Amino acid sequence: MEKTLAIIKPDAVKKGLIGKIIQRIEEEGFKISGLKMLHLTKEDAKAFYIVHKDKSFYDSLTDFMSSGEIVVMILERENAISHWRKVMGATDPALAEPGTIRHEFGSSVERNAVHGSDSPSTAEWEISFFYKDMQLEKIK
Ligand code: IDP
Ligand code: MG
Repeated sequence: MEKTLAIIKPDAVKKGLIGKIIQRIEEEGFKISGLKMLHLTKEDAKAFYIVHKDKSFYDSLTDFMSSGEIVVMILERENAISHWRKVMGATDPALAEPGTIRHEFGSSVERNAVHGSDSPSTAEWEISFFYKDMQLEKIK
């Protein structure tokens, strides 16, 4: 089974949407094989989004991602990476298809409720960012 990393972002946690988003994840046939709530520091957020370090939105994005609690999950399913991205919808909620999580719950291109890995190598890097070796052993 393929694995991907999903995050419920601070905007969605503050709006009380953890339950609804996890229900959708389970309805989509994902197995949740890791789950934790964290409050990232600005430095953590900068490290996680290092790939975007040269983008104009990097500083604002990392302020937002360190502004409150997040829920970090490892999701498993056939085609987990592409399926989760389909369920999330386009990055900009205004462009996301009806029925996607970002269409329903996102409020701006930055505050778009959820994160998902975009490729197998990114998924592996992002999972190991949040789940170090010892914890990974426990969820295998
Ligand atoms: P993705 O989350 O759909 O993979 P990315 O391009 O990887 O989109 O961007 C990472 C995150 O950065 C987005 O989810 C969103 O929170 C934020 N972001 C992306 N583009 C913009 C922008 O143009 N303005 C503000 N924030 C942005
Ligand atoms: Mg991305």
